Parts: sequence; structure tokens; C-alpha cells
Amino acid sequence: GFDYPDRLNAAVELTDAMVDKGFGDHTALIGNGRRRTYKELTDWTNRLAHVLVEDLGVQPGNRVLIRSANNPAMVACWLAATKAGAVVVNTMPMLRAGELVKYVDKAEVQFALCDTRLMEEMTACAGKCPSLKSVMGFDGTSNHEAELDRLALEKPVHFDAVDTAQDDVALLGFTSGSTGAPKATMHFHRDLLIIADGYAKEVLGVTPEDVFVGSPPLAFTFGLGGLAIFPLRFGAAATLLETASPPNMIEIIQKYRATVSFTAPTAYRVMLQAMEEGADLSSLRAAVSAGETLPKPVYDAWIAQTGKPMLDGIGATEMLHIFISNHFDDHRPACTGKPTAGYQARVLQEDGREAPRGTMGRLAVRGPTGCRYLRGERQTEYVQDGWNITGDSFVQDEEGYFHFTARSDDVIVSAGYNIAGPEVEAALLAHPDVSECGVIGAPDETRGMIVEAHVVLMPGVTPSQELTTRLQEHVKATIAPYKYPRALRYVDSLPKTSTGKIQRFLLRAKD
Ligand code: 3SK
Repeated sequence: GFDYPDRLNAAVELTDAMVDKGFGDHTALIGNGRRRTYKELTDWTNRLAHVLVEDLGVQPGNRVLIRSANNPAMVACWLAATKAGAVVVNTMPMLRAGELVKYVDKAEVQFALCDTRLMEEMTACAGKCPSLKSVMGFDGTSNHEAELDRLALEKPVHFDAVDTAQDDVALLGFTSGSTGAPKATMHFHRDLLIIADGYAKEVLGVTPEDVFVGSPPLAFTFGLGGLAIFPLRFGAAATLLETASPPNMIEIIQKYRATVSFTAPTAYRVMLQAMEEGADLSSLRAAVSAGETLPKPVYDAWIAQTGKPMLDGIGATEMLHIFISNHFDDHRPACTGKPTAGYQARVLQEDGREAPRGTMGRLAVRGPTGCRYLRGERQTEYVQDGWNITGDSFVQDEEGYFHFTARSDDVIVSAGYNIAGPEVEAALLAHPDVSECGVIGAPDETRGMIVEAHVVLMPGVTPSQELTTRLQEHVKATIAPYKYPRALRYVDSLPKTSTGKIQRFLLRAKD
């Protein structure tokens, strides 16, 4: 079980408590060309917390929005607001004013902390949001040139953090859903520690020697866990990249001998290629893949190159982080693995009963973190009898392993067959001419729906009818032939969310 004191402030546990445990001189964060130790991070966050309370007027329970790319200043602002007892809404830098308005209104945000480089859209949003009392700029490059930084320099390095309860809400995680309408899920102080003390300890075995790198935004709970909470909980270091392109990650891995990476399969493909061309990524001891299906060829190639399995996992913003994962000593290809410490999972059929092993159904999960929608929206739909009913279709095999088949929205029913779009994608991705693809169901008079693939080709490959036939034959030879894409469209790029997930609903809308 997870046992925490009744009064618990997660940010204190990740900073002041780490200094008390002797990690003061260890590197905590690396970013914008600077390293910061745990002591420096602790002092920084305490000074910022003073500003939030004394200058901005933040009170416990107030909602504070943070707008930034991944950098140490964003982590410091998040920790400071959490110390001040606020409920934090982390947001991605690419959001436009109209999208910010939706977040601010839904979460009734009172204060916003914004990287000054991203102020324009924030200011445009502020004018339209009655709940928002004030916006303060911070310097994402950590040169102390913005108001928040200047005020912080005058403050003491000690701050009496708000004495929150372990089940006080600390974070609102926004999920975009398949429709684009954001929904907020509430997470407690204890939840922030559980994901580290469970998954990160059990599956990754994080130690103070670890150096983390990755691409997911801190605004996404996958990124907040992987690039802030997990390293800070164990005295490890996090490298933060404002632009986490695969080449940037490769550079950082080599420069800082990074040991744990959090990213999506597409980036791992680039890393594999780089290793073949001589990049030294041998420091990586744990490569976590999530957010998209991990194609078997990538999994196989990673083992062949590094001798270690890539750790495929599935999580949800609703559950805060990963709840099913492959393990170093227990992993399979095309498999998400087994529930992580504290979680249970099962596959349900349409009538809500457990599906027989080997058959596809909706994944249900329960454990120490769980979904609590702000304002209860969709709550009774998502949580039934204590089980969180995810939007993912899975198969549990005879040995208890869970295999992702599709987002429930991505199951294509064609002439009576249930076809998981991502399975067809994995088959196409195994072809050397295919760089990326998104598979959807397109309406069809005879079959109800047909499988339609939107394909990005590898550089130098040109589309042709002959290529289409070759790709179709390749799919037929790889998986059950009825799953082959009857329609193939060649595109230059695929629409993706800022976290790298293919937006299949946009592909469907194009049809
Ligand atoms: O699998 C995901 O999409 C996810 C969502 C939130 C947190 C962690 C993960 C892996």
C-alpha cells in the first residue's frame, strides 16, 4: 500500500524534504544551459511561493494556470504554486487564446504565470476571462528579467508551505478527448507521489544516479511525471528541453549521459537510426514508450541494438500516469504488459461483464489514483463500481498480459469484422517505404465501413498505384487479410496533438 501522513504537501516532498535527505548538492534540473541543485531548486521555489502569496494574493485552493514550454522555470513555478496550496493547471505553449479561455473558464482560474515570451496569447485570453484576476510574467530562460523573478530575488529562501491534506486537490489535468473539448480531472497531493512510489520505483527502479530526458510537455501528466516528479522523488536529475525534437534529445542523451527516456515510438525510430549511424546512446538504461502503439519492429530493433526491452506502457490523464506496463524482467512484443504496483485491470464486454480471455473489450482499471472529473462531468460514465472505464480496447491473453488493440473510437466495423485501426498501422509501419500512418474507417455502401490508411512515405519514395498494391499485399501477408486497407491516401504529414498522438478524428473529418 501507499502510506502517507494526513498532512502532505507534494511539492515540499520533492524539494525541501530532498535537501533534508542529503540531496542538496545533487543536480535536480538541467535546462537553458544551466544546472540547478536540489538546494537551489528548493530556495528558488520558496522565493517564488512568497511572491505568489504576498504579491499576487494566492490563497489555498485558488487555481493557478502556468503557461510555458518545458524548462526549469516552469517546474519551479509549478512547485511554488503547489507549496502555496494552489491547484495548478499546467498548459502547453502552443495553445492559442481561444483554447486558453476554455481552460481558464472551465477551471475558474484566478491567477496565471506565463513565460514572457508567450504573453501575447495569454493577454488576449485574460481580457475574455472574468475569473482571471492577474497574470504575472516569468522568465523561462531563467535570466531573472521578468516581474516574478525580480520580486522573487527579494524574498527569503525559507517558506512555510501550506499545510495541505494528502487528499487536497493539487493538480488539474486536462484531457482533450477525441472531440477537442477539454475536460479537467482532479489529482490529490498524494497522487503525485503515488505515481513515483508505484510505477517509477517498481518498473523503472529510479536511483539518484539517473538522468531523465524526454519529449512530452510538462502540461501533460505523462511529462509531469516522467520529467519532474519521478526524478525529483528519487534525487535524480531531469533535463528539460523547450524543443524536444528527436535530434535535440539525442544530443542531450550524449551530452549528459541520460539514463531514462520518456517519448513516443516515432522518436525511438529516429534514435535507432542515429545509433546505426554511430550515435552513442548506450547510457540509456530505460526507454519508456507511451502515447501511441509501439510497433513490434521498433521493439525488436531496440532489443537488438541495446540488449534491453523498451518499456511500453499505457496511462491516462484521468488516472494521472501509467497503470499497465511491460517490465524489464517480464515483457512481450506488441504487448502493454501487466498492471503496475497497486493497480488492477480487466477487459469488459459490451454488457459490462468481464470478456473471455483472448477477446477484445474495453479496458477497465482501478487503483490508488483514479478519475475525478471537475464538476462531475462524465464521472458516472467513466467510473462504474469503482472501475475506471477507459476509452481503450484491449485483449487480455491467457497468461494475463494486456494487449492494446485500439482506442475504442478507433475500432473499424467493416462487413461485420471488428478491425483495430492501430493494428493495421503497425503492419504498414513494418514496411520500409512507410514513415508514418494513420488508419481510420471510411463510410462505404457495401461494407458499412472500409479501412482507409493515410500514409506518409519515407523520403525519396514516390506514390504510385503499384506501390499501393504492394503495401496492400504487405498488410495481407502480415495480419488477417480482411484487415487490409482498401483505400490508401498519400499525405505529407499527419495531424497530431501536441503530445504526438495522431488525431484520427481529423482524418475522419477530411473524408
Ligand atoms: O498513455 C497515455 O496516453 C498517458 C496519459 C497520461 C499519463 C501517462 C500516459 C502514458
